Amino acid sequence: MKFSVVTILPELIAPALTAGVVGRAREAGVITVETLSPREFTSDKHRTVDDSPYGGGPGMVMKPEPLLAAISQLAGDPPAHRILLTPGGTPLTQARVRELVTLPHLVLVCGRYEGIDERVIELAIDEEISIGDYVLSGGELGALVVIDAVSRLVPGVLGEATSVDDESHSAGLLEYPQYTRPHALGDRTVPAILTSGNHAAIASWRRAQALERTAQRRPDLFARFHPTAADRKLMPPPLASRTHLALVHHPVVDRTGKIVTSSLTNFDIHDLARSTLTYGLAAYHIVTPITSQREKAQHIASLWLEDQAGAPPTRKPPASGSRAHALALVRTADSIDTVIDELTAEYGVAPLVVGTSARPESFPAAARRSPSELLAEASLIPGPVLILLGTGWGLADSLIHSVSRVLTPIEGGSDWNHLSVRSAGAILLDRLFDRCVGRPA
Ligand code: 4HQ
Repeated sequence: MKFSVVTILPELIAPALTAGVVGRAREAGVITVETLSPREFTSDKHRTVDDSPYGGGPGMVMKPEPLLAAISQLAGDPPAHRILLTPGGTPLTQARVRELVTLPHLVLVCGRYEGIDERVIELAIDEEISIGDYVLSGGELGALVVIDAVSRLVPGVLGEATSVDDESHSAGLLEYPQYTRPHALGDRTVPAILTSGNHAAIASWRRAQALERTAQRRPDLFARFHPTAADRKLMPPPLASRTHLALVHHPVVDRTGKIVTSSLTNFDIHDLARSTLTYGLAAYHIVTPITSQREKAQHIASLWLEDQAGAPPTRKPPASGSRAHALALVRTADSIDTVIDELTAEYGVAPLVVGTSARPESFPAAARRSPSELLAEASLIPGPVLILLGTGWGLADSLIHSVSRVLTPIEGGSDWNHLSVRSAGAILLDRLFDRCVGRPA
């Protein structure tokens, strides 16, 4: 494979490619790297390659003619694939690296100063690549990154073919932790599983570590990752399937801030039950201390559930199940503490209790979470999550002690903010569990 680098600082390129894997590949002739400076295509005394920008402003711009001449000499005719390194390009990914290695010849164009004349891009660049969201003093380090990442995939460059195979197995995940001798480094010993001799167990442990690290450190990568059936067994169950919604009628505040018990509304029962089903939640709990209201809620829910063509009225109990029978999707309870006790019994571990509030200032700053922060955190712990939605004018501040997290409020950007609890609930579920944002239609 051939790499050609257009740069006014060729002395930055070759010395960086003499050692290690890439150095050996060059010595063996598996890859070749050549450089050419646009200065070779100037005719003035100072060999000028830059000029001031039209329209004014600071710094200098690379002149088009020497750059175009250097690119066409290196690219040949028909031209090889010509890449410009620029922070405005498409971020380089391993997926693109795997495609680039299939090309026989890459021309890497490095800008200096404030950049290059736009017409060079229009006339002589096939692809713009960025190596990351920071600003370098020139494209040379970017070109070296491309050469390094692509070269190690050229057949015969990496010693063991298995290194690359192993990478494709773990594509889209961060690496599992590695250990070597000594077994004890001070008081830090190597995880026992790695010295067990059980190769299947070691492979599972490594895979679980890679999955967990990716979920924790790179939620962006994890969201795009498609776990296999075997992966799913190593991961906590999907968050939605262990998330419970509670519609709280007490303790809530009225318009004056007084703690009250609100009354049940038909719409809230129906609409939040539909949201609960749509997003695949474990259950929807209607919480009121008034017995007749709980009976009314059960009655409405049972009528509604019987009417639902094809909709499952119940969900299977979680985990190994302390209860044999399936649990109702719509449930009632006399207090939040009762719901917490029920979930603790069902899952064998207390729920993570999440409050919602239009005024999260009354909750400790350390407890506040955006929906994506909550998602990242709760996805990693295997137990149930209980989200509290307040009716009336919202959950009473006295609940601070029962709540370990509070979600950032929904803000539409106007100065009037009075969403109905069922709208707020639906928006929240979509922020946590949507499957469509960022996906092609
Ligand atoms: N530069 N990824 C400015 C970069 C860069 C990056 C290259 C600095 C181009 C004109 N290149 N010059 N980030 O920062 O590729």
